[in-house]
Amino acid sequence: MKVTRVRPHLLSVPLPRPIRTAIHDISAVDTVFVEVETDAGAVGMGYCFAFGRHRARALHALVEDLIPIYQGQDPHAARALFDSAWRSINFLGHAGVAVMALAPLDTACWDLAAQDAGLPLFRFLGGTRERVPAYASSGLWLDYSVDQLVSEARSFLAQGHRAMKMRLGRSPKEDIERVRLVREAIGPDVKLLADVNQGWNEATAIRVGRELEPFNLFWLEEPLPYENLEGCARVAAALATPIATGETDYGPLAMKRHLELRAADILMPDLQRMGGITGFLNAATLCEAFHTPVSSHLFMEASCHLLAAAPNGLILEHMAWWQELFEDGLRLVDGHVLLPDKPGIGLGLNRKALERFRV
Ligand code: SMN
Ligand code: MG
Repeated sequence: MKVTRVRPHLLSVPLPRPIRTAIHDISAVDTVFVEVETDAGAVGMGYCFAFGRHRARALHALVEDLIPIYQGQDPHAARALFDSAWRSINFLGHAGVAVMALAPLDTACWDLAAQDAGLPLFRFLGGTRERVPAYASSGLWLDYSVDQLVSEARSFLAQGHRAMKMRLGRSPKEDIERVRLVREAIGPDVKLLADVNQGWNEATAIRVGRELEPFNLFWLEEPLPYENLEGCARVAAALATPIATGETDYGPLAMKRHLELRAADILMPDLQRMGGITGFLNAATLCEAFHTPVSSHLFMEASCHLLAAAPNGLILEHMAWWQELFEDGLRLVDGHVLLPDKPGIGLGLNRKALERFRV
């Protein structure tokens, strides 16, 4: 099988409503959706995104720049191609736009190799788990009123979720009260996660983190600016609540630094910041070597396969933003995402949605 054509589509996918976290103010996800065509007829897919159309154009330009590395090659060589691409972006740096642009190309290769084997991606990767626990993440934003928070928490339960993530980073007093109210609304048995989006300093994280302990958070995410690994390690050591971080850092070796410093109890590598599936798999293996569970960040369509195949895969972030781009939605049953049984990523592209979102 050989790659005959790579088609990067520039899209802007609007969100159902504009949202806010401690560091984001977002109304659309500006996406580069990549189709990789082959002489076997199979088409592989992957995407990367930014907030802002001009930034997505920069991603698009970098995807185009990397295409010659993949053109004419066999997608089964995903790891070797990743290695070539990684070396080729050395001058631009192993972070930021260059790594993000590599992700959809690498992801599409794994998708194609699994399709060629006639296996769903998680089985191609050696996994057997047919369902993975997931948490609702498209909601409980920082700008919600208390009433909106509670009613959305209830609607997540009605949709079949058994875990959900809220955002923190208002005043400590408000944050604690909002966690109390959501916990009260969902009861003690539903998993509640909280994401600070780097909004605190070390002293605040330890002080507020201790006050949050009675609410039994499943994890407290990115309490500090992401590059403060030593501070995050001290927060993790001070709190009984597990700390999760890693989504903002680039490449598997960044995960190694987090692990060596014991910066967190759980790592959540982001598929595009790992440079795609190759980088994510390396990150998950590193986590396993350090006896650390691995979660995902966004990109649930591919990430569900990766967590299903990883022995240390913990819980999937269920983020519905790109859902319309796929023909088949991921099915949710009793708090678990069911793995698709079609070959590859296995969700199919919705061409009408692709045209609707095209910039
Ligand atoms: C997040 C990241 C990017 C956009 C919105 C929200 C958040 C998450 O950090 O973990 O989902
Ligand atoms: Mg986060």
